[in-house]
Amino acid sequence: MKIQTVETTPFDDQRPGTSGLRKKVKVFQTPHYLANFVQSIFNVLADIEGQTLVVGGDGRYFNREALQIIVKMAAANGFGNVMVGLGGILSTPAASCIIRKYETYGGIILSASHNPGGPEADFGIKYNTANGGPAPEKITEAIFSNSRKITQYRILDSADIDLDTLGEQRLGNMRVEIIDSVSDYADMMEQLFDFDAMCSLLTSNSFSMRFDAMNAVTGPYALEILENRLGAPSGTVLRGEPLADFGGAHPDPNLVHAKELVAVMMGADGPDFGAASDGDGDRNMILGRDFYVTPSDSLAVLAANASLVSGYQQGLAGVARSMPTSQAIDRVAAAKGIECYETPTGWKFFGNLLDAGKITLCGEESFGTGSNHVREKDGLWAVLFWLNILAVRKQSVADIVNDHWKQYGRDVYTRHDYEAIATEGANALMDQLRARTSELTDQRFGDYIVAHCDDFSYTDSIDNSVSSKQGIRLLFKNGARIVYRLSGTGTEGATLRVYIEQPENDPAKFAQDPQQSLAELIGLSASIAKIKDYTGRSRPDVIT
Ligand code: VG1
Ligand code: CO
Repeated sequence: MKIQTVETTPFDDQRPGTSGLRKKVKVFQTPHYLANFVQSIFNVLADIEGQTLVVGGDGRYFNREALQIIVKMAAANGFGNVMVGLGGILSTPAASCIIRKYETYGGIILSASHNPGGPEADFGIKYNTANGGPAPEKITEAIFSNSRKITQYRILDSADIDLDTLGEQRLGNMRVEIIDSVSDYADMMEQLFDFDAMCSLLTSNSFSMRFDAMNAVTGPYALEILENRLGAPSGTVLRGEPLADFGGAHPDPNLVHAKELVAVMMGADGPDFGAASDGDGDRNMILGRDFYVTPSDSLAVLAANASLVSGYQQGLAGVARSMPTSQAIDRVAAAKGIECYETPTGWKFFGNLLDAGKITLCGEESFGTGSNHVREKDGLWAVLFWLNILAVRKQSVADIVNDHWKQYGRDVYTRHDYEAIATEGANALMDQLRARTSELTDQRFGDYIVAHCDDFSYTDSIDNSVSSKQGIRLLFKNGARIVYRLSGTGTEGATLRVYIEQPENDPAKFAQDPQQSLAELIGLSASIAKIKDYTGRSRPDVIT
């Protein structure tokens, strides 16, 4: 088998965003496009000779083709081993688990996460380092600059590997191992949670749950853990077979895109507990009977109840949330006397804090929750954490959250997304806000007085790296906040995200619909940023 050196020319649009490089499948199918990016990854890594690389993806359209290219390039670039998920599939948290468990050099994850799949839809690729987490900005920026000047890549001229048979194969001098990540991942969950108590709950006649895998990667993991190991009745896992186009659906676990599950849960006779995860299995949505738990509240509830869960009984070192995530977790941290860190959006910013042992739990408002067990957010882990709490507390999801609000107060919260708007208008909107930050400070809007307004900048407390322009924040004197930022995961135009939050300590108002409680602030969020003027939109596309 021969190593080919292929001449190529750079593409200028390979800068990784919030979570890797995401583009339309058609872009990734452009000759050399994927290979250029993969070679750029390999070029910035030191000492890859003889090392082990983990490769797998969420099974979406183009996953298998991309995988063959990457494995042949890994062989041509001197890796000694690659570990590949069976069928080319690894959920994002399972990839992180495998990288850590087998102490590999790093991994390449193929996923566009919650974005739709299929020939006309999205694909993505990202590099994770030896800690199992997404590469920090220092590395993603180096990959990007390499991609701007690349002239050639190396690839082995060989037949495809067999992705569907467990065990070893050879590719030139490299060993290829097809692994079953489901058992490694399930074993890890069994270490963290009280499976006996959860099994009793799931097999009792008085409890039922539904888990919607959304035709995405979590299906096999959920079936193994919930139905096989924990004994939940078959049919507990819905849409459990990973499909290359996610059945034509949008694999994003929120009230809009998981509407079938939401319909099952909403009603007096619904199941006790419902959950869903996204395309690559790192997100989660938590529902009770007729009750939706916002991701920010979910993180706070997990932190407040961690001592009930065996894997976390020793206490929490600290917690962290991304900047736009609600301050519910801050209240828990303050009550427990532990540190709460505020990071920019994107899981890569939690890595250093987790590695340094500063935090145990962390999360984002975008349906992402995780802990120090891996270095990615982990959808099924969050669902099992909730199940463990439910098994111990023997209360409903709604009662647990209501008790939580009574004890800590509530942060009423919503996110409004304006999707696929024109990039120019979106940039202009952000630019004018950025230019107005000092002018906005101290301004009064009805009952709301701006105490502070800035473009969030983060200095990592471990390596002192600085990430600026992470979102415009308006912090009001009464504790309310409005945050504006542009998405870094989209593939079409721009998406404006507006995060709106207000503390509420009056239990009489807890039951109100957040869109009503926040109506005045929502109106302000649109008028202050002149959203209609810059985007032509008078209402958001998705509300979570
Ligand atoms: C979104 C979320 C962010 C999350 C990222 C990746 O990014 O807001 O919190 O970390 O997706 O999640 P953005 O830049 O579009 O707002 V996933 O499940 O797509 O890997
Ligand atoms: Co995801």
